[in-house]
Amino acid sequence: MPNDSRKQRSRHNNGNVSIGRKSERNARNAIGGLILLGILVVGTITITAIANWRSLVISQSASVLMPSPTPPSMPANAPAKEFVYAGSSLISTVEPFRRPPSDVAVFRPTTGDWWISTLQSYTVVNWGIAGDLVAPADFDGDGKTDLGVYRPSSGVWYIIRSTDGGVDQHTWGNSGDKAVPADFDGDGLSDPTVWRPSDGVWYVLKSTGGYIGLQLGTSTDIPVNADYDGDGKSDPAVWRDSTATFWVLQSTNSQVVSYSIGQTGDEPVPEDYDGDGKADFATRRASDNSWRIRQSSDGNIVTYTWGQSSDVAVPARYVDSLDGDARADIATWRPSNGVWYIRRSGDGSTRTTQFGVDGDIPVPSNWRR
Ligand SMILES: [Ca+2]
Ligand SMILES: [Ca+2]
Ligand SMILES: [Ca+2]
Ligand SMILES: [Ca+2]
Repeated sequence: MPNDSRKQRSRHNNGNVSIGRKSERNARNAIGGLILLGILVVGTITITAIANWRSLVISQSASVLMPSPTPPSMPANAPAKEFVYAGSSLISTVEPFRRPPSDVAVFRPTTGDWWISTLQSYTVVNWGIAGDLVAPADFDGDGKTDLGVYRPSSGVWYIIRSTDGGVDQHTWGNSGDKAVPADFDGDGLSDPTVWRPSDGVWYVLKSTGGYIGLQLGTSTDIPVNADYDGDGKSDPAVWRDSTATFWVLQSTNSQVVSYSIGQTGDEPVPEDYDGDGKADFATRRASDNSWRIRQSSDGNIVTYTWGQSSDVAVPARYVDSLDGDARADIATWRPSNGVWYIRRSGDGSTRTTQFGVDGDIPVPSNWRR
């Protein structure tokens, strides 16, 4: 079991809530806006109630959930949208769970420096020591990634909040654990989380209080948690190389589903490539540089050839003046020359950016301040 925890944090609303408030503000200006507001409030209460209920169900039943030969049952795609009004005019629809854009960045293990590119400039922040595992995530829920490291020798997390620059420390985990922080309880704040290969348990220190242990995976699996069912909660998931299969514990219904794609030896690279708010099962094969992506929006598998075999896969939703859609971009980082090769999802063109040196660990995320 994880060790005790110490939590020193302030709570902040996430970006989704801000969008909601914006739309509420606009809606108030409309005739009949009060009716719409009422619907939103009732909807929020209902969603919150369901979310709490699901947390209870998961915490009670997940310990017996194990990957089994159950055929995958992928639900039909129905991406939820949020409608933004100006007065009575609908001005846009937004995906509520669209991930924030990623900036090019690297962590240098030898020095503990984080080098963060911001298109026009860059910044360097020293946070962490040799032996630390990178564990960046949005722990304070402002939509911006927070510098975070996990120290396996002591099981301590060290986090700098983006909101006020304060530091959070949590003692959570053992040596041998993998740091897999994400928002598992769905409040918009990432939860310090470790996956323990020895017992396959995901130990989640919930930002909403308490913790849960979810069992999924065996010691040789690779953790690939993401939001596969699109409800805003990260789903415990593993890639099992021996069978080239993804296993996912869906947060929406506590069901375990599997999906086989690619072949043994492929690298799992799940991201939301089609921009529907759900992570897509995907693999990258270094031997021929082929990428296979199973689009959650239509169930089709699309393939691309990208990068070189010595590259490191760094798919993420990069945004520049030529590409700002919701889709994650196929991308690789080449240690030999430090160049990022990003395939813009908008038009398929190539963006190259030199950032980092051999030995760095790429950490693309939303680092803008
Ligand atoms: Ca943050
Ligand atoms: Ca959370
Ligand atoms: Ca989910
Ligand atoms: Ca998707």
